[in-house]
Amino acid sequence: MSDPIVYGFPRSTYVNIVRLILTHKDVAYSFHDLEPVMGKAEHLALHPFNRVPVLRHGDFTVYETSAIASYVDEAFAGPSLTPKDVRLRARMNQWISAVNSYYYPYMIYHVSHERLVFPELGIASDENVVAHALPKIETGLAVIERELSHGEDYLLGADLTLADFFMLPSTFSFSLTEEGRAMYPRFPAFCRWRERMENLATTRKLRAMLPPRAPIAHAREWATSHRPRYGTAA
Ligand SMILES: N[C@@H](CCC(=O)N[C@@H](CS)C(=O)NCC(=O)O)C(=O)O
Repeated sequence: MSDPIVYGFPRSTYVNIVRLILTHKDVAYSFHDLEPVMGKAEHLALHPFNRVPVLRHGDFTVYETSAIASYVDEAFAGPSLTPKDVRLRARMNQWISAVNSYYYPYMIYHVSHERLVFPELGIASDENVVAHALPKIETGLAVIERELSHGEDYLLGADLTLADFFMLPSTFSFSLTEEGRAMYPRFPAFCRWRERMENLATTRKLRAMLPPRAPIAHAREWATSHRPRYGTAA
Protein backbone atom coordinates (compact mmCIF):
# COMPACT_ATOMS: atom_id res chain seq x y z
CA MET A 1 0.00 0.00 0.00
CA SER A 2 1.18 3.55 -0.62
CA ASP A 3 2.65 5.68 2.17
CA PRO A 4 0.11 7.59 4.26
CA ILE A 5 -0.58 11.27 3.54
CA VAL A 6 -1.13 13.79 6.34
CA TYR A 7 -3.28 16.76 5.31
CA GLY A 8 -3.08 19.95 7.34
CA PHE A 9 -1.20 23.19 7.72
CA PRO A 10 2.36 23.20 9.09
CA ARG A 11 1.82 25.07 12.38
CA SER A 12 -1.27 23.15 13.41
CA THR A 13 -0.96 21.72 16.91
CA TYR A 14 -3.06 18.68 16.08
CA VAL A 15 -1.29 18.02 12.79
CA ASN A 16 1.98 17.97 14.68
CA ILE A 17 0.66 15.40 17.15
CA VAL A 18 0.06 13.08 14.20
CA ARG A 19 3.42 13.88 12.62
CA LEU A 20 5.23 13.19 15.92
CA ILE A 21 3.57 9.79 16.19
CA LEU A 22 4.37 8.86 12.58
CA THR A 23 7.95 10.05 13.04
CA HIS A 24 8.38 8.12 16.28
CA LYS A 25 7.18 4.93 14.62
CA ASP A 26 9.46 5.64 11.66
CA VAL A 27 6.55 5.51 9.20
CA ALA A 28 7.31 7.09 5.82
CA TYR A 29 4.57 9.59 4.97
CA SER A 30 4.02 12.72 2.92
CA PHE A 31 2.58 16.03 4.09
CA HIS A 32 -0.03 17.84 2.01
CA ASP A 33 -0.33 21.53 2.95
CA LEU A 34 -4.00 22.58 2.89
CA GLU A 35 -3.31 26.21 3.90
CA PRO A 36 -4.30 27.66 0.47
CA VAL A 37 -7.61 25.77 0.46
CA MET A 38 -8.60 25.78 4.15
CA GLY A 39 -12.39 26.06 4.40
CA LYS A 40 -12.83 25.54 0.65
CA ALA A 41 -14.48 22.60 -1.10
CA GLU A 42 -11.22 20.65 -1.48
CA HIS A 43 -10.64 20.80 2.29
CA LEU A 44 -14.27 20.19 3.28
CA ALA A 45 -14.36 17.09 1.09
CA LEU A 46 -11.68 15.66 3.38
CA HIS A 47 -12.96 17.06 6.69
CA PRO A 48 -16.63 18.09 6.86
CA PHE A 49 -16.02 19.95 10.16
CA ASN A 50 -13.45 22.30 8.56
CA ARG A 51 -10.49 21.18 10.66
CA VAL A 52 -7.19 19.36 10.28
CA PRO A 53 -5.51 16.87 10.41
CA VAL A 54 -6.79 14.27 8.01
CA LEU A 55 -4.92 11.05 7.25
CA ARG A 56 -5.22 9.11 4.01
CA HIS A 57 -3.79 5.60 3.81
CA GLY A 58 -4.54 3.87 0.51
CA ASP A 59 -8.32 3.99 0.11
CA PHE A 60 -8.90 4.78 3.81
CA THR A 61 -9.38 8.38 4.98
CA VAL A 62 -9.81 9.32 8.63
CA TYR A 63 -10.06 12.60 10.55
CA GLU A 64 -10.03 13.47 14.30
CA THR A 65 -6.59 13.27 15.85
CA SER A 66 -7.37 10.62 18.47
CA ALA A 67 -8.78 8.33 15.76
CA ILE A 68 -5.75 8.96 13.53
CA ALA A 69 -3.32 8.39 16.40
CA SER A 70 -4.85 5.02 17.34
CA TYR A 71 -4.96 3.97 13.70
CA VAL A 72 -1.29 4.84 13.15
CA ASP A 73 -0.22 3.12 16.36
CA GLU A 74 -2.09 -0.09 15.48
CA ALA A 75 -1.65 -0.18 11.70
CA PHE A 76 2.11 0.32 11.54
CA ALA A 77 5.11 -1.45 13.01
CA GLY A 78 7.49 0.41 15.31
CA PRO A 79 7.31 0.95 19.07
CA SER A 80 3.76 0.73 20.43
CA LEU A 81 2.60 3.91 22.10
CA THR A 82 -0.48 2.31 23.69
CA PRO A 83 -0.20 0.44 27.00
CA LYS A 84 -1.44 -3.15 27.11
CA ASP A 85 -2.72 -2.74 30.65
CA VAL A 86 -6.39 -1.73 30.61
CA ARG A 87 -6.07 0.82 33.43
CA LEU A 88 -3.01 2.46 31.94
CA ARG A 89 -4.88 2.63 28.65
CA ALA A 90 -7.77 4.34 30.43
CA ARG A 91 -5.28 6.77 31.98
CA MET A 92 -3.78 7.49 28.55
CA ASN A 93 -7.22 8.20 27.11
CA GLN A 94 -7.94 10.44 30.10
CA TRP A 95 -4.89 12.55 29.17
CA ILE A 96 -5.87 12.66 25.50
CA SER A 97 -9.37 13.81 26.39
CA ALA A 98 -7.93 16.38 28.80
CA VAL A 99 -5.69 17.77 26.02
CA ASN A 100 -8.74 18.07 23.76
CA SER A 101 -10.97 19.61 26.43
CA TYR A 102 -8.63 21.78 28.55
CA TYR A 103 -4.97 22.07 27.49
CA TYR A 104 -5.44 22.75 23.77
CA PRO A 105 -8.44 25.09 24.16
CA TYR A 106 -6.79 27.32 26.78
CA MET A 107 -3.12 27.14 25.75
CA ILE A 108 -3.71 27.39 22.00
CA TYR A 109 -7.21 28.52 21.15
CA HIS A 110 -7.09 31.23 23.78
CA VAL A 111 -3.54 32.35 24.60
CA SER A 112 -1.42 31.28 21.64
CA HIS A 113 -3.98 32.63 19.15
CA GLU A 114 -4.25 35.95 21.00
CA ARG A 115 -0.53 36.37 21.66
CA LEU A 116 0.99 34.91 18.48
CA VAL A 117 -1.39 34.04 15.65
CA PHE A 118 -3.56 37.20 15.62
CA PRO A 119 -0.76 39.75 16.26
CA GLU A 120 1.26 38.17 13.41
CA LEU A 121 -1.68 39.13 11.15
CA GLY A 122 -1.92 42.64 12.58
CA ILE A 123 -4.97 41.81 14.75
CA ALA A 124 -4.75 43.07 18.36
CA SER A 125 -4.85 40.59 21.27
CA ASP A 126 -8.06 40.37 23.26
CA GLU A 127 -6.87 40.60 26.87
CA ASN A 128 -10.16 39.19 28.19
CA VAL A 129 -9.57 35.96 26.30
CA VAL A 130 -6.05 35.64 27.72
CA ALA A 131 -7.20 36.51 31.25
CA HIS A 132 -9.98 33.92 31.08
CA ALA A 133 -7.56 31.16 30.10
CA LEU A 134 -4.64 31.71 32.47
CA PRO A 135 -6.15 30.23 35.68
CA LYS A 136 -7.33 27.22 33.69
CA ILE A 137 -3.84 26.69 32.28
CA GLU A 138 -2.41 26.92 35.81
CA THR A 139 -4.80 24.18 36.89
CA GLY A 140 -3.66 22.05 33.97
CA LEU A 141 0.01 22.55 34.77
CA ALA A 142 -0.59 21.74 38.45
CA VAL A 143 -2.26 18.48 37.39
CA ILE A 144 0.77 17.49 35.28
CA GLU A 145 3.15 18.56 38.05
CA ARG A 146 1.36 16.33 40.55
CA GLU A 147 1.42 13.34 38.19
CA LEU A 148 5.13 13.73 37.52
CA SER A 149 6.16 14.60 41.07
CA HIS A 150 7.44 11.08 41.90
CA GLY A 151 10.17 11.27 39.28
CA GLU A 152 8.30 9.63 36.40
CA ASP A 153 9.82 10.20 32.97
CA TYR A 154 6.52 10.36 31.10
CA LEU A 155 2.87 11.09 31.83
CA LEU A 156 2.03 7.42 32.46
CA GLY A 157 5.30 6.50 34.17
CA ALA A 158 8.34 4.84 32.63
CA ASP A 159 6.95 4.44 29.10
CA LEU A 160 6.33 7.01 26.42
CA THR A 161 2.72 6.82 25.17
CA LEU A 162 0.34 8.67 22.88
CA ALA A 163 -0.51 10.86 25.90
CA ASP A 164 2.95 12.48 25.84
CA PHE A 165 2.73 13.23 22.12
CA PHE A 166 -0.75 14.71 22.54
CA MET A 167 0.52 17.04 25.28
CA LEU A 168 3.74 18.16 23.62
CA PRO A 169 2.63 20.54 20.81
CA SER A 170 0.23 22.58 23.00
CA THR A 171 2.86 23.01 25.70
CA PHE A 172 5.43 23.99 23.03
CA SER A 173 3.29 26.77 21.53
CA PHE A 174 2.32 28.11 24.94
CA SER A 175 6.07 28.24 25.80
CA LEU A 176 6.45 30.85 23.04
CA THR A 177 4.14 33.29 24.82
CA GLU A 178 5.14 35.68 27.59
CA GLU A 179 2.56 34.02 29.86
CA GLY A 180 4.05 30.60 29.22
CA ARG A 181 7.56 31.82 29.93
CA ALA A 182 6.39 33.37 33.21
CA MET A 183 4.35 30.38 34.35
CA TYR A 184 6.48 27.37 33.46
CA PRO A 185 9.33 27.78 36.00
CA ARG A 186 6.80 27.30 38.82
CA PHE A 187 6.29 23.70 37.63
CA PRO A 188 9.74 22.05 37.73
CA ALA A 189 8.71 18.43 37.17
CA PHE A 190 6.69 19.57 34.16
CA CYS A 191 9.74 21.50 32.88
CA ARG A 192 11.87 18.36 33.17
CA TRP A 193 9.24 16.40 31.22
CA ARG A 194 9.19 19.12 28.55
CA GLU A 195 12.95 19.08 28.24
CA ARG A 196 12.92 15.29 27.91
CA MET A 197 10.19 15.46 25.26
CA GLU A 198 11.74 18.33 23.31
CA ASN A 199 15.06 16.45 23.19
CA LEU A 200 13.67 13.15 21.92
CA ALA A 201 15.19 12.21 18.56
CA THR A 202 11.60 12.12 17.26
CA THR A 203 10.86 15.72 18.25
CA ARG A 204 14.16 17.00 16.88
CA LYS A 205 13.62 15.18 13.59
CA LEU A 206 10.13 16.62 13.12
CA ARG A 207 11.18 20.16 14.09
CA ALA A 208 14.02 19.97 11.53
CA MET A 209 11.47 19.04 8.82
CA LEU A 210 9.08 21.90 9.55
CA PRO A 211 9.31 25.12 7.55
CA PRO A 212 10.22 28.36 9.39
CA ARG A 213 7.24 29.64 11.39
CA ALA A 214 5.18 31.94 9.16
CA PRO A 215 1.87 33.70 9.86
CA ILE A 216 -1.18 31.43 9.43
CA ALA A 217 -2.97 33.30 6.64
CA HIS A 218 -6.37 31.66 6.94
CA ALA A 219 -6.43 32.45 10.70
CA ARG A 220 -7.67 35.94 9.78
CA GLU A 221 -11.06 34.22 9.42
CA TRP A 222 -10.95 32.92 12.99
CA ALA A 223 -11.17 36.46 14.38
CA THR A 224 -14.80 36.56 13.25
CA SER A 225 -15.74 32.90 12.78
CA HIS A 226 -14.74 31.29 16.07
CA ARG A 227 -12.84 33.57 18.42
CA PRO A 228 -13.83 33.24 22.09
CA ARG A 229 -15.54 36.34 23.56
CA TYR A 230 -15.63 37.27 27.24
CA GLY A 231 -16.63 40.37 29.18
CA THR A 232 -14.09 42.76 30.63
CA ALA A 233 -11.50 41.02 32.83
CA ALA A 234 -12.12 41.72 36.51
N1 LIG B 1 -11.21 17.64 17.14
C1 LIG B 1 -10.21 17.91 16.14
C2 LIG B 1 -9.62 19.28 16.40
C3 LIG B 1 -8.64 19.69 15.32
C4 LIG B 1 -8.37 21.19 15.30
O1 LIG B 1 -8.96 21.98 16.05
N2 LIG B 1 -7.47 21.57 14.41
C5 LIG B 1 -7.18 22.98 14.21
C6 LIG B 1 -5.68 23.18 13.99
S1 LIG B 1 -4.71 22.73 15.37
C7 LIG B 1 -7.84 23.45 12.94
O2 LIG B 1 -8.14 22.65 12.07
N3 LIG B 1 -8.05 24.73 12.80
C8 LIG B 1 -8.49 25.26 11.54
C9 LIG B 1 -9.53 26.25 11.67
O3 LIG B 1 -10.08 26.39 12.79
O4 LIG B 1 -9.82 26.89 10.67
C10 LIG B 1 -9.13 16.82 16.17
O5 LIG B 1 -8.96 16.18 17.23
O6 LIG B 1 -8.49 16.57 15.16
